[in-house]
Amino acid sequence: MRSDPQPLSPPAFADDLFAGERRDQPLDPGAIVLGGFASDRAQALFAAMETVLADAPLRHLITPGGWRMSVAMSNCGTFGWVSDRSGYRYDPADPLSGRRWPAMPALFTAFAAEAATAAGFAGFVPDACLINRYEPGARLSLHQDRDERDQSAPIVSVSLGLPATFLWGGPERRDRPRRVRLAHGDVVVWGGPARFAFHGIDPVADGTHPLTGAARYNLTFRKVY
Ligand code: MD6
Ligand code: FE
Repeated sequence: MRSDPQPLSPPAFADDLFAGERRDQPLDPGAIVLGGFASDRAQALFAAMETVLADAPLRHLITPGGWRMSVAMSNCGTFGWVSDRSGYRYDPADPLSGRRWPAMPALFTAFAAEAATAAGFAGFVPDACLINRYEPGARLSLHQDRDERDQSAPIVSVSLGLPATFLWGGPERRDRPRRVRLAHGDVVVWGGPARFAFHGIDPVADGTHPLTGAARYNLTFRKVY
């Protein structure tokens, strides 16, 4: 028996072509893209993130050099990453409210541990989650993540919404970065020999995503202490 032909309509969003598909891409020893690892929990992660943001809203931090960051940031967990004229630091309180950051949702903690394990870093227990929102045009210039006291733990990073081009450099700022496409549901994990690699995000292109609207969100889980 023959089934009816399916209508040939283009996908609502190009990433849907790969929805549910898992594809891993090692970057360097200690660093890997777990393609689509978060796809089946993206909506739940996004909903939990919105709960956090109701308590600790996104804001544009000022760099020590006096620039307003194009990425809007917030945090949950025991510590939150902040920047102001005095420098970068992890702070147990939200400078906007003076209160502790919202607790890390149980889903976040469990998800980060699962992704770390999939990348070969068993036993990861994050105590900080930085939330980044990139509206079209927002970018993050090449940097290292080195404000964490515990340098043995990896970092787990989840992309939600609009796609972006991730710049993956090396241990030196002058190392020419590779460009890696990150789509909704992709997870990057790095640690060990790759823990201090330079990395960044190219300006996010215009677009809208069914879950997040005109924005890319990134959750990065860290173990600070
Ligand atoms: C981002 N991520 O993907 C920016 N840092 O929006 C980061 O800067 C980052 O993804 C450390 C580890 C993973 C990351
Ligand atoms: Fe980073």
